[in-house]
Amino acid sequence: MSKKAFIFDLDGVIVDTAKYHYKAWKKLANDLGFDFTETQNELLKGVSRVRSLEILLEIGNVSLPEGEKTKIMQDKNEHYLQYITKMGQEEILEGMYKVLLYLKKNNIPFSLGSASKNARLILTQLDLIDLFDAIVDGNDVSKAKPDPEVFLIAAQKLNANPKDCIVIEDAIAGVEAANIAGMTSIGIGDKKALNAADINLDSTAELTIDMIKELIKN
Ligand code: B16
Ligand code: MG
Repeated sequence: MSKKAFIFDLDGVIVDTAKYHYKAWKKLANDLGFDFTETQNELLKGVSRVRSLEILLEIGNVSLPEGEKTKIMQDKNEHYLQYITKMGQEEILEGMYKVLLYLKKNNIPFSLGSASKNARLILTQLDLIDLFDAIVDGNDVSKAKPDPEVFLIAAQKLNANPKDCIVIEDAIAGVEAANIAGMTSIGIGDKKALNAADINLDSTAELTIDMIKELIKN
């Protein structure tokens, strides 16, 4: 039996930053003269910043020159960072701190595998950054999920075989990326939307230590 390794997505798995992304994208949409709903925000989960802006502009039926897009993405990020810099450990999603500590104590390697370019800052805010054996985020990849690049780099950094990696994801594109990488995928959230996952859980609270023990055994 070869050694298992875990790869965690960030937004929607370790912390709910989607609500802050939403506030910042909504302000941008409103400034451009259209509304942006929470339902529409679902489309941005797990998607890169550039792709998020494209989707938002499609929703508002707005087209902008490239230079302007860069500028408003910077503005959006600055607004988003105002929320992020106020975050603390109390925002870690239910059960996740316990899971990370269990893995650490038992010498089971784990990495972050996130699309966010702010991932290191967020993990620092949550006081989790030193727990991770590796961090792969939006700054380290050239292709966004569902491309498996982010997870394959994470496996490499952990010295793990992709087939021994277990990915925890909340986004359809993330589950797809894990499957393409040949890893075990655990989907957190809507079972219908994430039906491609090997294992489905309603929330992070269901990712128990007993389940982790089972996953390590198999
Ligand atoms: P940033 P994840 C993703 O994080 C978010 O789900 C997605 O909504 C966001 O657009 C993306 O990060 C990029 O974030 O603007 O901080 O670089 O789920 O892959 O951890
Ligand atoms: Mg996510």
